[in-house]
Amino acid sequence: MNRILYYHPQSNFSRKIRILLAEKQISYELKEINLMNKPPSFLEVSPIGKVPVLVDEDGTTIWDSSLIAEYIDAKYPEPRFYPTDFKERLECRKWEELADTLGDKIISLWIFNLTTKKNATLYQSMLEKSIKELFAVFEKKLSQSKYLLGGKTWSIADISALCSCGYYNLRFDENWQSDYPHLKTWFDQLHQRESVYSTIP
Ligand SMILES: N[C@@H](CCC(=O)N[C@@H](CS)C(=O)NCC(=O)O)C(=O)O
Repeated sequence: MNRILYYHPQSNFSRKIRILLAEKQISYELKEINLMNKPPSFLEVSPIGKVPVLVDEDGTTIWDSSLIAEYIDAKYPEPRFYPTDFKERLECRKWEELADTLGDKIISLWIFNLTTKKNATLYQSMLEKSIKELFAVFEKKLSQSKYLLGGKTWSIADISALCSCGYYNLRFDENWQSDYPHLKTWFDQLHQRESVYSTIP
């Protein structure tokens, strides 16, 4: 059976897994899901109703991008995207989680803007504020090191963060980068990689 990734081309969480699979040179089949009208066959493999979902060659089925990423990294460890040391791994997972939270908030803001006629509501300003605060957290971290975990190479935390930032580019505007010079340098530099620029949503 072929390895299948259920995805949506604009989904930052799906992109995270596409980049990881490309970097590890793992072959797979893409199945695009219409998120406005999810087919029953998709809901059967994904009760969570969200993409990405990976169905591996042996039928192992995993939802949630972080669980998929950990599974892939454990099964195909070269090159590694999670540190093996317990403490370093925890740090990596924390930053991955923070990056995914940023992605969640950007999606919420996008959906909110689509579904409300009022622009200046409390919820919208709260989301905008917390997205800016999260950008600032990443900016500070990247002013101290080239990658989020401070090592010589990127990790799953960088992939998660770049996918969230890329989704912001898609839905809002690219000028945000001018306020965060380190984030911009990091973002541009990672876009030199084929896996990253070939998956721009
Ligand atoms: N925590 C999940 C979030 C996945 C997620 O929010 N996926 C969005 C697309 S980017 C989705 O499928 N939304 C459809 C829905 O919620 O109905 C992950 O990391 O995979």
